[in-house]
Order: sequence, then C-alpha cells, then structure tokens
Amino acid sequence: MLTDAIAKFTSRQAHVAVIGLGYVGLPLAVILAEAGYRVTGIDLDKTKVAAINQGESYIEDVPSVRLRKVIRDRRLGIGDGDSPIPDPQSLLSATTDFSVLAECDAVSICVPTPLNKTGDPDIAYIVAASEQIARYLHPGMVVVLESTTYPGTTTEVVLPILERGDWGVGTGERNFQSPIPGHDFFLAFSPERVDPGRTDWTTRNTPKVIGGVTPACLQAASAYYGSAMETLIPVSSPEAAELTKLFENTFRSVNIGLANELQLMCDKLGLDAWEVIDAAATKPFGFMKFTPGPGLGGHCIPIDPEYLSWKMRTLRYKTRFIELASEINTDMPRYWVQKVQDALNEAGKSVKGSRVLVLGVAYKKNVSDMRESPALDIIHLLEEKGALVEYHDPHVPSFAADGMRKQCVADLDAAIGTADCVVVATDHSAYDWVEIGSLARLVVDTRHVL
Ligand code: SAJ
Repeated sequence: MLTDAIAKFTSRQAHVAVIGLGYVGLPLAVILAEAGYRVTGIDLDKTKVAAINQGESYIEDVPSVRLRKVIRDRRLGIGDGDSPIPDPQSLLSATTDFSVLAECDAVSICVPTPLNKTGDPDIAYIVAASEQIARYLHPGMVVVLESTTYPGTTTEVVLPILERGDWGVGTGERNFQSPIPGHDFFLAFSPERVDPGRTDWTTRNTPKVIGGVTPACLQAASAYYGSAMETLIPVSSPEAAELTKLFENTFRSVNIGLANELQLMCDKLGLDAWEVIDAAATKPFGFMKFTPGPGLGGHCIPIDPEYLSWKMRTLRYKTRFIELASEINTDMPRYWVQKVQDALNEAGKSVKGSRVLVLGVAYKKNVSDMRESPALDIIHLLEEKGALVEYHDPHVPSFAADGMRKQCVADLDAAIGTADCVVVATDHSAYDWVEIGSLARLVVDTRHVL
C-alpha cells in the first residue's frame, strides 16, 4: 500500500484534494497543481468554487493570471455557453461536492480554527471535514491536517473519526473492519506557514514541518508534499508538528507584547521606544526586532496562542507568558485612544464632538484583511467617547464588523483637512506620509511612520 501510494506521488499521477480554499488552501492547491498533480479544491462556498473554475482569484497572494495557468476551461456551446466547464485535463478545478474524495489519493484539510464565544478552540470545521473524508476514505489514501490547532487534535479527534468512518462505503467496497493508520491509510499533521502579502517566502519554498501518526504515515505524506515543496522538516509525531506551529506564533505574540510593553515603559520614562528598538536591532546577534503597534490583529497571532493556553489548562498548567502578552496586546487600543484624548486636550478640545480620521483599518499593512484588526477597537473606543470617527483605507472600500458599518472616505485630503485628529492605525505603503504629515493638524501615529 505504501509503495503504491509513494509511486503515485513521485510520478505525479496522483489526484489530490484540498478542503478549504482560503488564504492557505488556494495557494496550496495552486502549487500542488503546478507540481503536476490533478487537484480538486473543495469548499462549501459556491462563489469561491465558481470563481476558481473561472480562473478568478480572490486571494491577493494568488494572481488570477497564475490561477488561469492551471485552470483550462472549455467554452462549450451547451447551456448559456458562457460558464466555463473545467477541462477534464485541467490540473485544478473546484467543487462543493465531497464525493470527489472517493477518487482522490490524498487530501489536505485547510479549514479555519477560530475561537468560540467563550474564547475556547472551535474545531468544528476540522471535525466536519474529517467526517466527510471518513465517508470516502479508501485504501492507501493520505490525509494531511494543516489547520492550526492544539497538540493532540490529529490523533485524538481526526484519527478516531477516520477509523469509525464507513470504511470504503463511498467507493462501494463495504469493509467492516476499522481501517488502520499506516497500513490502510496515512494520516499526518503539517502546519501552514503562509504570511499573507509576502512574496519572498511562499507555500512552495517555505520549509514544511510534517509529523505522521506512524512512520509509514510520515513517509506517505512526505512523498505527497515532497513533489510540490522544496524542503520538508519531518518531526516525530503530529503533536510535535502541532506544537511547533503554536510555538512559532506564540513566540511572535509574546515578543510583540514585550515591544508594546516597552512602549508603555518609554511613556513613563519620556523616551522613544522606536529609537531604543532601532538601536537594539543593530546588535548583529541575539536580538530579533519587534515593534510596538495599535494592538494585535490577524486570524493567527491573536488566536493561535489561545489554543495552546486552552490545551495546557486541561493539563492544569497556566501559560503565564501567553496570558500576559495577550493582556498587554489587547489593551493597546485603549492606550492609543488615551493618547488621542490627551492630544485633543492639549489642543483645548474634548474627544466628544471631535472629528477623528483613522488611516488604515486592515490588521497589517498592504493587506485588505480586517480580522481582529485593532483599528476596529480604536474606532469603537473613540465612538464610545463621543468622537465623530471616519476612516480611510486604500484596501478596504467599506466594512461591516463589530456592529459598525462604515464607508471609506472618498476624499482623503479633504478628510485630513477637516479632522481634529488623524490616527495612523495601519501603515499601508500606498500612503504619502509626508503629504499626510503636512496636511494634518494633529496626528497620533501608532505605527511610527511619520
Ligand atoms: N505586529 C506588531 N509588531 C510586530 C509585528 C507584528 O504589532 O513587530 C502586529 C501586526 O500589525 C499584526 C499582528 O501583529 O496586526 C500580526 O502580525 P504578523 O506579522 O504576525 O502577521 P500575520 O498574522 O499575517 O502572519 C503571521 C505570520 N507572520 C510572520 O511570520 C511575519 C506567521 O506568523 C504565520 O505564518 C501566519 O501568521 C499564520 O498564518 O500563522
């Protein structure tokens, strides 16, 4: 079984699937297709599926021109004639129908792992994807979980679902014995390391950590990914791979928290945190630069460490660094709103009734993603104090989030001119900061760009 599986991947004859076509799944599906595999992307969202089959990318890191190279469609005279039907020889196509898994030699799970309302891990998407795979699991199939999750998810949650699955029922071969990992099928965990907006390190050339449930699982998953990625980093278990990912992002969250605390300390000391950090960063070894900001945004850094905290709580261990970093990072919007209040006060104005323009609402520069963006917290807090808040963001024409619905101001210069205070929340490269500095009567700069 293992030899046959490996042969399919090394010969690129395999037909593989990617479940979840977001900022992780779509780039992965494209590089698997570029490696020569036949790839079927599976997503519940019909509009995503239709867009992909029409060669229209909705992920900034995957230009449509690159997507079209692996999507060949035939404009048929049937039906409306306009909707492209993916050419069966097309390397990549998308569907909402999971039954395609019955003919797939491998499947990667790239679904979201958010926190639920009480701040605990929500692995419902992983469970749902695993249950679909179990329905179509068949001999020799390779299953790789990519979604960031707590150590133990692959072995304690995904594996039992696959073992309980109607083994082969989707393929018509009823087989009542429970399938054995490493013998009947292969299961591994391999974390994504996508940094949205980055072009130097991509899904293809970023080293890929992989941990198999058994040695044979590691071998099969490595054959699957080895044909599409330059460097594989095998580890001893899925748990080691799961924790590696959480450690990477916890490392960032804690260091960003330290940089933010330096900002708070420098306030008391009357020093410039950025000057100190830039000076420290001249140390050619033993230092890594992190910078203060408006808080912690994105769907990874604020969330992934909470997965580790949660798991450790079940083992009656308190993850103190994670809690403290989260406390400091979460409180930064309040710190910056206090800065706005102090600055307006200096100008003899109250926050209440003042016009405040927030520049940049995405969670970091040069992306349009607003998930967990601290700019939203800053807007919320300002409006709670009675400020009249507008925003501008070249990547976000409008948004509806956190009970707020706003349009990007049409005329940036005019909005700057009428604002009592401008808050720099996201330092998009598209802004002319010299111009903004000259136009604005008062600026609170959370990103140190002016
Ligand atoms: N931030 C700071 N100070 C810093 C660095 C970041 O305030 O010194 C803020 C950013 O503005 C942003 C948040 O923290 O709001 C997260 O920043 P990030 O650079 O970690 O960006 P993400 O979440 O898009 O991407 C990260 C990846 N980033 C890098 O490696 C640089 C990486 O940790 C993961 O591959 C990815 O999340 C993920 O998907 O886990």
